[in-house]
Amino acid sequence: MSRIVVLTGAGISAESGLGTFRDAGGVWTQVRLEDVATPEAFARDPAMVRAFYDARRDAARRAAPNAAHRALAALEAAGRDLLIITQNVDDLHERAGSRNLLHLHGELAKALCAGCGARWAWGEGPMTDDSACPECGEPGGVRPDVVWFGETPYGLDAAYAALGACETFVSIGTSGAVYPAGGFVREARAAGARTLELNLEPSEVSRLFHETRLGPASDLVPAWAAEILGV
Ligand code: BJW
Repeated sequence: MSRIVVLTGAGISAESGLGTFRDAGGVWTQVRLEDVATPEAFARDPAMVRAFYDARRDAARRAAPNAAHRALAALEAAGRDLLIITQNVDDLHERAGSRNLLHLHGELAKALCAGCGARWAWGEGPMTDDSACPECGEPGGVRPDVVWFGETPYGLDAAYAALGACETFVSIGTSGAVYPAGGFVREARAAGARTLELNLEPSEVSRLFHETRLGPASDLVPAWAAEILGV
């Protein structure tokens, strides 16, 4: 059975109402990434950074999976050997039913203690300076469990192992602007995989794919999944 690795980015959640980063009107056109997405920004102004992610967490909770998330979950449910490596910090893949999933850039629904490194599910409500870590008991260091610039992404060993053994690599809704994920297509090609990009527009790494299909993920992903299922 074909081993498939799917890399997803913000574009797959765009039609669920969650903003992308680098498109017109995207997150990084509204706020400087240096102000919210680095450990230095958190050290400078933890309240502002927490508030930014509290709002993102609320938006993600209100959003629902779309046809693209559901089509990937359906492939897994149909028994296909498929790993999703998502750069997204929302939980729309899980809520669509995907289980074989790796969150490279962390999860909005989790907290991380900047002091002791503990990670835990974050319930309702904002993170504050008074929030205490359940492991070390220290307040003040509770932050969203997301990977900021300069930090090491999660699950890289598993990601590279899967890329080195895959037969098909599909990249969905990502600009390829952020590394190491932007280099995954090279890893897959080195392993001999067929590589396919599904995106609204050509990405920064389109030239590296065997094939690029342009259009909204909610059209392209169900169509590709139907091809895989032979329906
Ligand atoms: C649609 C659509 C629709 C829209 N349908 N498609 C110089 C050179 C190379 C690298 C570096 C460098 N200087 C520094 C670095 C490393 C740095 C990096 O890559 N910087 C670049 C800016 C140059 N990377 C890091 O620091 C990473 N860590 C690291 O490298 O550690 C070292 C290490 C490596 C390896 C081993 C060991 C150690 C960490 C990166 C962390 C990224 N974090 C963020 C924020 C997370 C929290 C949050 O959400 O706020 O992750 S940044 C942001 O970008 C977020 C995303 O996951 C990530 C990728 O964005 P994505 O998903 O591609 O979104 P967009 O907006 O860019 O693109 C959307 C796409 O969708 C577009 O193409 C649209 O066309 C498309 N689209 N609608 C289909 N309906």
